[in-house]
Amino acid sequence: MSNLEKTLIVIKPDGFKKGLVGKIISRFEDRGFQIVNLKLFQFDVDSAGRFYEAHKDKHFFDELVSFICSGNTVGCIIEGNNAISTVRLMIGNTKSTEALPGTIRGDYGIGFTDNIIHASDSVESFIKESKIIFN
Ligand code: 3AN
Repeated sequence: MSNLEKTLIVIKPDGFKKGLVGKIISRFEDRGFQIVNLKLFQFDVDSAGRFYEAHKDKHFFDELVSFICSGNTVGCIIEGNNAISTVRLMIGNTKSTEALPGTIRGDYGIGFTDNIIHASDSVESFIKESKIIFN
């Protein structure tokens, strides 16, 4: 039985600077997901603060906001069967050095704050995050 879902990915400034946009989006298309919206943009401090609101009391919050605002990013809404959990598996562990080879972070990153890509972790996060990016 299929469970058609949408999720949001954001290719972070390090992924953009490394020229990984095409490779990353191809992985999702190769897997069978559809791209339903796509946007090149740069976060400002206000929208980044709202995007990462869940982390506002964490010690790394200021670093996280400053990093995500540091350059171009690409937001992309992806649709397909079990998109939320499958895309999370495809991006890999938050700490890139512990992300398995074959995942996006495991193949392209060694950072923690700078870990190439974000993906929504629930329907609620998808709705909130995609509103911030796509109004
Ligand atoms: P994920 O992006 O895997 O869902 P979250 O939501 O726990 O991870 O964290 C949001 C972002 O905050 C991560 N993508 C990462 O960039 C950053 N982050 C999380 N934990 C730390 C930490 N201990 N030190 C620095 N940055 C962190």
